[in-house]
Amino acid sequence: MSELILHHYPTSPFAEKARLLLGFKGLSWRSVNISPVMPKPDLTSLTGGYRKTPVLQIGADIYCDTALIARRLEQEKALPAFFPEGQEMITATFAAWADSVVFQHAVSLVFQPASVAVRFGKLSPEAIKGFLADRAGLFSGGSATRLSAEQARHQWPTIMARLEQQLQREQGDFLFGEPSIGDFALAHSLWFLKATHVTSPLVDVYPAVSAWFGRVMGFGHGAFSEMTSEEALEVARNATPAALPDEQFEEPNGFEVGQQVVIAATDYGVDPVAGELLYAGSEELILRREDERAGVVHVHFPRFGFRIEAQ
Ligand SMILES: N[C@@H](CCC(=O)N[C@@H](CS)C(=O)NCC(=O)O)C(=O)O
Repeated sequence: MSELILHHYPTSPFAEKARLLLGFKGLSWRSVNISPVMPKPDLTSLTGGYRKTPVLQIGADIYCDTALIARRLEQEKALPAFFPEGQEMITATFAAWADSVVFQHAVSLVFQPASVAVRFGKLSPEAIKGFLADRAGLFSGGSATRLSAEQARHQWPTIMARLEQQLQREQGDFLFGEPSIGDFALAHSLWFLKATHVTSPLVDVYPAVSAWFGRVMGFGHGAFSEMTSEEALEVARNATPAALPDEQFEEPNGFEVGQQVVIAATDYGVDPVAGELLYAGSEELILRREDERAGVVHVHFPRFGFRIEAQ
């Protein structure tokens, strides 16, 4: 059986989400440390150009975006569930909102000058400049726009007051009663804010939220051991991609299996990945591509938030 390999770096909030997903399921995994900025030649040999963090690799199957990574981990181990029965729609939809709207607020709050000075205090001015230039590139060409710090500060109390109120109720251990993907999708943005004393009060002044945050973090990261990116490429080269799902799905825009296409995120990090469309289901798109270093790989994307274009 192929190992779960997470390509990530320690300070990434979405990587923290993925680590907690693995911890919640009690899974063992291998950890490949990647660069927080471009270029990422070993990662993009696997993905074909997708650069966001994290990426999950299982043999020669590469899963982009934590929304799809969660679904793949649910297949790996059904229980405890991220999408509890009867709450599939509400938990997935809430998670998508938290991953975009709440994360956007957190990014804006973390990148305020007073916070940047502390968070990046140990980096040289050149390194900070390089990082900010990389992030400007990340946001070019997509639909996402940066929320101003002023608007983020203005709206943050609304998000937190609603959350505090909901978590104060009885049976308020988790957002939807039992733990779900909603908890993890919200927690990683708060984790991002809690990283320095400048932004942590934005979370810490809410007692019910703080107690809930502690419960979510308490799931931990599961058991993992390090692997190099060269070893991960070798795993891909020596593996055969998994059999395709058998869902029958009518592709609404007429794309056909076997067609050469590009797939790209629509919000930010919109680098296109070219390949042969193998599968287009209601939740997932799969591309086949051949790479000099990774061999034949199947790259998986969520349908939602990604686009297909004929080549
Ligand atoms: N929708 C993506 C968002 C991932 C994301 O925005 N990751 C950030 C790090 S937290 C990123 O890719 N930053 C640029 C980079 O790491 O190169 C997901 O759920 O995985």
